[in-house]
Amino acid sequence: MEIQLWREILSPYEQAVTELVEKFQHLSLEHRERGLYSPIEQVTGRVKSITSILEKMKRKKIPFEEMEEQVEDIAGIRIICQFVEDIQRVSDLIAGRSDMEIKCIKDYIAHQKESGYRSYHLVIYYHVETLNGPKKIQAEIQIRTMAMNFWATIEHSLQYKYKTNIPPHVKERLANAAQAIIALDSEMSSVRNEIMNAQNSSLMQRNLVMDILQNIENLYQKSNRREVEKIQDEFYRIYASNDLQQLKRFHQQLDIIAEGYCAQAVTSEGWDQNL
Ligand code: 0O2
Repeated sequence: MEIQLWREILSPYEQAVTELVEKFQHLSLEHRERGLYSPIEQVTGRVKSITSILEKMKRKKIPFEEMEEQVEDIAGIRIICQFVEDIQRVSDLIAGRSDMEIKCIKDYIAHQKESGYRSYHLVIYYHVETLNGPKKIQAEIQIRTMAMNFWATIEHSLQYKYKTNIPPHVKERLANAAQAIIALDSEMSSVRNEIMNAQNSSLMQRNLVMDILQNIENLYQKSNRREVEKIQDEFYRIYASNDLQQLKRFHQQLDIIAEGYCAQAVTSEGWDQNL
């Protein structure tokens, strides 16, 4: 058998994990920047440990030549969502991307595992650019709610502790906890709209405040200090009133004032050049 250069084999997977985590984090940021609710709450990634790869190959009798095709989770990404409904939304976002090709879907939410495990897995093909040129690799994306993740994390650590022989009384407790997780997720889903609306308006308020402060700072460079102070005082008054509609109107008015100053600056620059 050819010598296995693990560092070389795993390097593209490390690159893929770094890139994919960044891409999903950016996707979440893009939502927030546009004042939209993000279905992605948290993203993490890891490259499977060599012992864990060998263990899986032994368990599934996978020959070395087929390792990269058959061990689908060498690169693993985990996306945590707030609500069960967000999982499908994330899956749709992935399906619509041109840089990720879905190989298969394992829906352990519709078909819960015997252990009680629930999660939505997508195996994707993804291209990384390496020193030796492009390489098409696989990555497993696990999408689950915070509650599902809580259960899976504890159950996974128990699997290590008991080396897969979890005692029956612990298994029973885990099964009960899995039922409680289903109830919790469904309870949270029933107030999803209210929670999303509250999150959206606080996100919108944050974006408006950032924009307003930036505009005030820009005006401070260009306009009369006393005038900007008055604008700032007015902003703090409206901010204290907790009235989002008033804040929106103030934001629009400030935009018009800022545009006016901008136009003035462009005109005077033009004049300067013509002179
Ligand atoms: P790691 O890296 O320690 O997480 P399998 O044959 O079930 O091992 P398969 O068919 O290759 O896995 O793919 P599947 O079912 O998508 O499982 C891959 C990963 O899903 C596992 O990785 C776990 O992270 C998670 N998973 C699957 N089943 C369970 C379960 O019953 N409990 C928990 N807690 N997690 C599960 P690994 O291989 O465990 O490695």
